Amino acid sequence: NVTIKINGVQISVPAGSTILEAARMAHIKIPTLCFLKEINEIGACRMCVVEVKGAKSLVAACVYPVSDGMEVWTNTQKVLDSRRKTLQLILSTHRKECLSCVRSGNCELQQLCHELKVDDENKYAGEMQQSMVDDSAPHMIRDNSKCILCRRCVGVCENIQGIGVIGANGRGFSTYIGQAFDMGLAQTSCVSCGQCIAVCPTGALTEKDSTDQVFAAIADPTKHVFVQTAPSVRAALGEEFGMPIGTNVEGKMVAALRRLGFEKVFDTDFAADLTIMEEAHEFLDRVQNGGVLPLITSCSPGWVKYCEHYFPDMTENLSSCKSPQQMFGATLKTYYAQKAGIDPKDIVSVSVMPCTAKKFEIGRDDQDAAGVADVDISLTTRELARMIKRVGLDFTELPDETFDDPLGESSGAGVIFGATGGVMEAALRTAVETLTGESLASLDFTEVRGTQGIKEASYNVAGMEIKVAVVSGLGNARTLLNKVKSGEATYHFIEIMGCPGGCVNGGGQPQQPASVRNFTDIRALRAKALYDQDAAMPIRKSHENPSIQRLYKEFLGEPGSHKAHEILHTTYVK
Ligand code: HC1
Repeated sequence: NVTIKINGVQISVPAGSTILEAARMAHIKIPTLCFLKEINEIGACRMCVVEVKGAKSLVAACVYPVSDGMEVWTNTQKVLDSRRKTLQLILSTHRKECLSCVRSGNCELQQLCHELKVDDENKYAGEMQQSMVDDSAPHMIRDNSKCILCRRCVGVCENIQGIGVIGANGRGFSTYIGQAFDMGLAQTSCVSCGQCIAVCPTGALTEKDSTDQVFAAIADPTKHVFVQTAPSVRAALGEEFGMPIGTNVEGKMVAALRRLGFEKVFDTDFAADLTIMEEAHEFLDRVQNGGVLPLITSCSPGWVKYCEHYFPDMTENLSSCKSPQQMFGATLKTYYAQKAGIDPKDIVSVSVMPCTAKKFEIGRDDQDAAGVADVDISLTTRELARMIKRVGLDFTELPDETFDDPLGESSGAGVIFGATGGVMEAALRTAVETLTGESLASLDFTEVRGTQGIKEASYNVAGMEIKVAVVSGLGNARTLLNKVKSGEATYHFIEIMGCPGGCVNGGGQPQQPASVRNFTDIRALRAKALYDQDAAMPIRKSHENPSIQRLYKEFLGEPGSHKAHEILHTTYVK
């Protein structure tokens, strides 16, 4: 430890801490804009400047390490004036349409202006950047007139996802974030993960909003509008209404969806169980019959697209299973439509996902089991929150309600899909019991839990050693797959999720500000909500879900049947 003084108060902090971290330990918040821990540590925006005794100028607290005897001031007039000037300069070229901006109320720029009393927002008003909107991609819009050039989006795309399709173009006043050669985002190998949106402090990056389309469908008396909600949505939606991170709001979410006017409120977790039935069958089939191994999961559309772009020679390793979102839509428009006597053409199938790549996935080829799209509209968690706010539902006061039957029944295995390692654990629960024919003594495969980017485990099942790996974040996927390709590592089964931490940290989840993200593992808190729910559920294995058993008995036959393949499986492009 080293001893320093902050604002005259002595404190002992671990050596190697930055001033920002040390101040936090002393309960002093230093504002930041560009800094995001492990994602964007460039010390560029100068919001976090502080005075250090003996230093020639103000220093950036986010990257400046403490040393023994250091004296720091975080709140002098010089510091506050500098921060205010930085904000005034940012505002000089910022499109300040704050009233209607989708981020109004949770914009980090707005919040800082408020805290630092920047009430002269046009102080340096002058030439404005030309408005440049890129809406070429299926999932998002970039509006550079709201961009503050913090480069968090660039950092997450390059450093975490290892994709790097965006960067700073131009120089000086003309600098803007864009793609090489000014291509549209859709022309690049962007995989639609939306991590750039999740880290954007302002309204420069947003998902394509489909809320009006959903309201219009609900108001159309000729349509049957059904909704499914992904596992991770319940673990994060409450944050939009001021609830603590990691609050499971499943019951209130169902109540809200019903009050929004959906005909039935169903659960993607049901289809997660269905995915396990098909994927565990596929895994055992490949192991026993010499199929392509390792089998790699296919539920994360950002990962699937990444595989197609960057590892095309490994698309045969991908499970042929559609994602749970798509399996759900396919089951809704075939099995359920038949049972309910509804023409699939009259169904509007809506999903609520923590993910922006799901907006891309609904338009992929071969995702139309009933001859019409399996899923018509995919909303993010944030869009659902906006719908709830628009109709004036007092979310925190809603009663807890339960999903509709039969596509609302799920097991604990379906719930944990939303956390990295959850799909693997769910698959193991079913695959091991199928192989051994015996009930597992413990259902907790704790080796594959946790937020580490790459996890490995090995299990002895019926005398056979099964080696598995679990990866989240595409930079980590590249590292692992290169080892698999070189022969350095061998596995039978790999789970890959596009977003770091899995879907709980998806690009469509509520945006937490840097002041929270830099000091809290939001992925772990949200994941805990799912593992706690699983632990408390009466049915924790996909193959024991009664509604899944009935679906096979009444409609699909066996896992891996011809009919199951027609409806629930897909193909990939190289
Ligand atoms: Fe996911 Fe999945 S877990 S991909 O993260 O397999 O988005 O939550 O819905 O489809 O079930 C996302 C979450 C989600 C699918 C499932």
